[in-house]
Amino acid sequence: MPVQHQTDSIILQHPEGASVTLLLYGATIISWKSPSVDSDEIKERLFVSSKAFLDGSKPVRGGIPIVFPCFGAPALPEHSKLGQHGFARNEIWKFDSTVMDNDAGVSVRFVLETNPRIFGVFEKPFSLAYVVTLAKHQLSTGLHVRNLSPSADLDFQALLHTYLAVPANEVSISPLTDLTYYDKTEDRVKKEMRDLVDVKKYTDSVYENAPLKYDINWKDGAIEVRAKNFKDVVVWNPQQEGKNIGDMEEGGWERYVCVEPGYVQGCVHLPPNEEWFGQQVITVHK
Ligand code: TA6
Repeated sequence: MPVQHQTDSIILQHPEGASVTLLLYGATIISWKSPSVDSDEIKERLFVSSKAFLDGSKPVRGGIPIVFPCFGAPALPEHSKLGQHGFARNEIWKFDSTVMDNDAGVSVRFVLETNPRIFGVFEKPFSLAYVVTLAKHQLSTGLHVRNLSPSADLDFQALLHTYLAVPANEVSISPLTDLTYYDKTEDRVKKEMRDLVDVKKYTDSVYENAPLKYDINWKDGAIEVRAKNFKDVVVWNPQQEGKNIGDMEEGGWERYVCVEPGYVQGCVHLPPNEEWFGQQVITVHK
């Protein structure tokens, strides 16, 4: 069965060995396995901390949590009741439909509509849909945001907080040269001078108006992340600061880098009755 329904999760299976496990809690993808390009070895491509809570009591430390409608601490007055990174990553989403199921890939759609708990912190009429598509060497995740108000804009930020399972001290991320970024570790704006960005020291950088295509390379691997309408990208690895993160496994920071396409500098002003779509497509090249 290409789409298996479990009590709290959905599993996608591709005929050539790739798979995805998604928790309905947060529509959080907690596993993406894909064959290598040059062999049949199937590898886990996402990092999830062994101390992550997978029972719906806390956003998952790893995988791909969805950040909506604010990134980090809320900045807009109408977001003031929201917690860090908003509510999408800690609400239960509903499975909606299988969009595609053939030899090329399998694709499913999830939805999140408002409920009294969300309404208590965010009084805006909206709906979210999340489409996850699995191919042999590719995972694509697309977030659709619909403004259900007939008269008012919906202002939001959105981001896919992707934890790529890579050797953090070996990876380079490019091309980010010449971009303006906000360095959260120093609380100041900088210009990126490096052709190849690494995360050998504590890194928490929010790049603005980024090129929508990022190469993550290391000695034994290469992954490409493409983005659509997510104009910014965050690169995060806490290094030893990770010891202060309660649900981070010891040394976990050596086993991932977060490359997070998002719309987080400023916000999307979505007119009444309109829809916005942001997508990331991750491809294994080596
Ligand atoms: O996207 C980077 C970031 O905003 C960092 O500042 C870091 O705190 C990280 O997300 C994790 O946030 P979380 O709320 O999941 O602990």
